[in-house]
Amino acid sequence: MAACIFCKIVKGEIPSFKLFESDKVLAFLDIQPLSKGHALVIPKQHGEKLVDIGDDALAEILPVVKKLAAASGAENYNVLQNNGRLAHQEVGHVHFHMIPKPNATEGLGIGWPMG
Ligand code: IU
Repeated sequence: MAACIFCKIVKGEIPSFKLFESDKVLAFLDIQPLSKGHALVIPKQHGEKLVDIGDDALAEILPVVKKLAAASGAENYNVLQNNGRLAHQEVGHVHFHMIPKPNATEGLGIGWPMG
């Protein structure tokens, strides 16, 4: 989708700090990290919500999230995926957050529901 910011990141039209890339999946650092190492994992193909993503891409995403969590070295981390504005989705291209929680003070202290 032409106007989608994450599609532009996929195409390299907007720079990002890439952490992983395959044919179907891209991982990069969040531009406004809630903590050091806050990463986003996205399907390269555009889809707004989880239900819009093919199972093949979806099946590749969680293992990448897992590797990033391990690589972060954090024993505590959040994996988050928001769908729709009421659920705090700000970017309309499916993305999984991996947010390390290295200590009690870093980051915004995500609780549930997010505030
Ligand atoms: P959300 O789940 O849609 O609320 O999260 C969107 C995330 O995308 C948020 O953490 C932003 O900091 C992040 N982001 C980004 O990494 N690069 C961008 O160009 C834009 C948003 I726009």
